[in-house]
Amino acid sequence: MIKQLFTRLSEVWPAVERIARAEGVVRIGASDLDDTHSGLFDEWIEHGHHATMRYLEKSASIRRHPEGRFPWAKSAVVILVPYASTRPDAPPGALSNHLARYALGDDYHEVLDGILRKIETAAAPHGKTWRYVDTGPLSDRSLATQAGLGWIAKNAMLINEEIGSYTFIGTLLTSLENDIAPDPVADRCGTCTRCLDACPTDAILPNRTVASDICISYATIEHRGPLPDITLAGNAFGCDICQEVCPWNNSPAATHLSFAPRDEYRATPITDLLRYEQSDFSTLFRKSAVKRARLAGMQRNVAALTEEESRGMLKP
Ligand code: B12
Repeated sequence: MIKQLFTRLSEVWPAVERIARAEGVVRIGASDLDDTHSGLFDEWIEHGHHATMRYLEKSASIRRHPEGRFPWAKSAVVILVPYASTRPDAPPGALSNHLARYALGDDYHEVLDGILRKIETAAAPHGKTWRYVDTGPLSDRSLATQAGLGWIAKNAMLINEEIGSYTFIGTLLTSLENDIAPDPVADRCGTCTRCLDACPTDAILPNRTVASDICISYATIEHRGPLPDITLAGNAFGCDICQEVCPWNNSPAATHLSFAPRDEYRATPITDLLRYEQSDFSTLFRKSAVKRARLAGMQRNVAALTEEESRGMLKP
């Protein structure tokens, strides 16, 4: 029997949606590859807002011309997967009080890649595919907003009107024609400026981008060497302040099972990390996004927090 080859995304869409839902995906859509706001990215790089994240500079030309790197790609299947929207109850000084929500469970790179791998089984027999989570040379947020999954908010986050911004974005490029019409999305930020007002370092820029060099998330996760001269406002890894104050995060989706906060982080006093060896660090943060900061980075962050606390600065 000759196997039928599809050429359009709509032909595989029922299967794609079915697999996605079964895997805990809460929103799914499709986008073309072009980023209609790639000029904003160029501007951001020109101003040095990427700080030491040079890989972003290197991929700028692919963002501008994705067809150069992916000549076969015609569409991107984009998924949203929710992580924990609240931190668990924990005693003062517990590690979990000082980790960004996205890092309380398993590493999202692996989890979303696993989900995309399953979705891929519906599309791959009909052409080429390429999965990526975060690490690709394209803007996940641009693809998600173009797929009708939300709008780009004043805090730069992709916000879905029904479930807010505590979601990861995963992307599957395919060689199938994109004939899935996106739902229309309105910008719902209105006159609200809560995120801009709450950011302790004024890292959020008026054009809905972030100055990484003064962003707490960047400093605690990506920056190597001595910390920039900014407050960490109680954060040891990542920062959620601009999301915590957002009214669109009042009715989040249920956390995907893989991102349920780990008990070990509630039970570990944050200052224990100062005495950790590499093997302790690798065990506690096995399959966790926190590994990105490395032991030296986490010890640097915890030491800075302890110092801030002794000067009476606030905890989250
Ligand atoms: C580098 C990076 C960072 C940097 C820089 C963040 C930033 N805002 O630029 C740092 C380390 C600071 C960081 C922090 C965080 N990050 Co980050 N990060 C990335 C990464 C790898 C690239 C982002 C990037 O290129 N930034 C440069 C800006 C200019 O580009 P952009 O954010 O893609 O924005 C585009 C859209 O806004 C687009 N656009 C499209 N339509 C429209 C419409 C309008 C009106 C406008 C203005 C713009 C616009 O234009 C921009 C340029 O193309 C992406 C993964 C990826 N490959 O996309 C994850 C990603 C953006 N991060 C993510 C997360 C979860 C976080 C944190 C919440 C983690 C934490 N708790 O600490 C914080 C949030 C900080 C914040 N408010 O943005 C998620 C965001 C999910 C979501 N719902 O939006 C992503 C998508 C990872 C993922 N796959 O899930 N991150």
